[in-house]
Amino acid sequence: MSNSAELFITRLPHVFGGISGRRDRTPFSVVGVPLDMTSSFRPGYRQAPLSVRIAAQNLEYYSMRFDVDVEDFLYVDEGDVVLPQDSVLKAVEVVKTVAEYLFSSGRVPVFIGGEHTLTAGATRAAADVFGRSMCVLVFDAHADLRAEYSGTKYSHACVISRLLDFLSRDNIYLVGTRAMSKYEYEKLKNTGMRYLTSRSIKKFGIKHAASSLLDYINTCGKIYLSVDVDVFDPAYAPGVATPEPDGVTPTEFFEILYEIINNKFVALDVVEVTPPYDLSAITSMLAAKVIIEFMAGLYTHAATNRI
Ligand SMILES: [Mn+2]
Repeated sequence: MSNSAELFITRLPHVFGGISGRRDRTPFSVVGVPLDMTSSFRPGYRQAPLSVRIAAQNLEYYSMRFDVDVEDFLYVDEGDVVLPQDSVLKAVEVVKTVAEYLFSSGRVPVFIGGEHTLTAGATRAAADVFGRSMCVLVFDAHADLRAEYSGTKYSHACVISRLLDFLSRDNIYLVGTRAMSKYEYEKLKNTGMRYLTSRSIKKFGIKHAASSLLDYINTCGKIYLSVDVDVFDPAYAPGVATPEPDGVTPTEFFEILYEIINNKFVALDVVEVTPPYDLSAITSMLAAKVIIEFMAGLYTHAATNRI
């Protein structure tokens, strides 16, 4: 990278999957964001970018689902964002600077968190670059709609409130929702934001979920996809900061992704993995798989220009 954003990136000896591609051959830029400041239960997010990079080394790059080989185009692993440690707000601003640079250079960033708070900076950059029709699709067990938590507005528990600071409710869709306080539920109802519970996905199935999401996606310009790994049932993703039972399965997630991904998607973040609680690296493996399938799916659609 070159320009001031370079000041905020450090290259690492470990790259995603042990291999990094050529900038002129791939739109994807993998960036680690080891933000680990506001966990209210189980910390350790700062270890996730490394852990997910190593997990990817042990997964196949050929996607049977999309019939495309990610090895044919790869991605550039840019390294990790160097974050100030004295203020979450400053850290979020640094993420925004890096994201803005990547978006304006035509890259498709794939952020490996780090806590969910990073989404507040990255999506603000996306909204600045892509305009008011940019939508954020958030897979998350939680509504994250608290005004503030543990004394900060920039807690991981408030990230959707921070998105509402600059986006309209119509630009946000929550998927896999199943955990919130009564205050957050009332706020969710009052704002009129769209959401799809994990219960609905189970009850009405993948096709129904995908068609609701596609109806929404048709109203959007560009789409930023944020995957809080706690959207998955803790049986599949135990290594997260705040596990919540009764979640979606990897198959449900990947099938929904298969149905909805198109060339409107401009970024992915995968957040909230906490390796110290990740027995057998099961959660890091799943996070790496989300990244590989996202790149496979988006590349297929970009290549065929199919919407
Ligand atoms: Mn969450």
